Amino acid sequence: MNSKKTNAAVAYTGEDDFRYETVTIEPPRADEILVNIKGVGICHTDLSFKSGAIPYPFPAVFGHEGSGVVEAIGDAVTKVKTGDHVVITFRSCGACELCSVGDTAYCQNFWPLNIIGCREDGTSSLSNDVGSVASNFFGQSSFAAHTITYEHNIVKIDPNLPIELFGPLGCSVQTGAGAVMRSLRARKGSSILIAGGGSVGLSAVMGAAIQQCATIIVLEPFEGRRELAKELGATHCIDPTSEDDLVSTIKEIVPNGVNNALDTTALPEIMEACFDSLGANAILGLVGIAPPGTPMPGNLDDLFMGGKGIKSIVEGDSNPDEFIPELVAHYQAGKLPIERLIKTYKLSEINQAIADQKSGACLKAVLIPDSEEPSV
Ligand code: CXF
Ligand code: ZN
Repeated sequence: MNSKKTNAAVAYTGEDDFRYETVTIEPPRADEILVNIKGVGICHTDLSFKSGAIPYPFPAVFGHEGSGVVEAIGDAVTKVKTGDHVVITFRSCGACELCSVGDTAYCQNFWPLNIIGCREDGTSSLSNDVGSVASNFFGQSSFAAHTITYEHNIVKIDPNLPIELFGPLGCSVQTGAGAVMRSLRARKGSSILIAGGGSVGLSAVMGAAIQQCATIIVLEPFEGRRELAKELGATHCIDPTSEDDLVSTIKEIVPNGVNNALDTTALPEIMEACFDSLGANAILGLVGIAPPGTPMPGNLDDLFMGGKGIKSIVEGDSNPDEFIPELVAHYQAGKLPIERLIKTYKLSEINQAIADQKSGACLKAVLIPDSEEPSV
């Protein structure tokens, strides 16, 4: 197989907008898989790297919530075959101490496999007329009509499902739902406070409903998101911007404090309110990426006296080979209606999609390569 032309949204240093352009993609090497992308979610992490705040090579193709159909496989690939429908998640090595016990989200090789913009040998699968284009973002770079990815990135799903909607299971949905279902292991009948009603927060709400939490409190300033949170299972929604004393308002609902809290905002005052709302023996999970130097919420004596804990959570502690099929089964049972979170755009409309996600006009933008037909 030869290199081929495909379309991608390419980020350039110092440019606010992505450029939609033609790039060349190499054929898959022995351990690689060529996927024809059908949909890809936009996650905040894509935009953090695009901003240049974290060192990364440019020009670059981002995108790490892809889904699509396997178009070709390398000689050493056995996990999938051509035509299989796959969700593409983060990349893990599968061999380190943490991967070998299923803690793949904490893979000891996470950074070089996901965040250096090239293969481990320094080459890139993507180029344009000028030269090399950084690829391999989260082992996928799926803001494109085709991508090269790896066995540990992919989870096969039922071909009868609307594949273009399932990319977010690979990051934001598994992060929110997994935080509640796996990291916090919220108990049936328990209470949980979820700060933030974006795609991660609302996935956490769906996860809490699946766990049959009795009290699900959501903090979210946008009214539309609070309404959707209620429809997805929240029992109480609070606009944090209209409260003078957020903790008292939460304690009116759960006088002894919540059994668990999850912050998706990384805002210091919100994390502090989450901490102060914890009941005895309760855990605060943190999934938002706080700027360097952000202080820890709470103080040590409050932590000790109540047996409380704070846990940072990556990708919902997901082991994707187990957890993504579990999430798909919940979708099929009507308990994880991801389509309620999603608005689709053409890949070439990426800049509008980002603007809408930032303004709150859309909760989770999913980009569909221009050659494909969106279903929602
Ligand atoms: C990322 C967040 C930063 C650490 C690696 C995983 N997850 C979602 O985008
Ligand atoms: Zn992400």
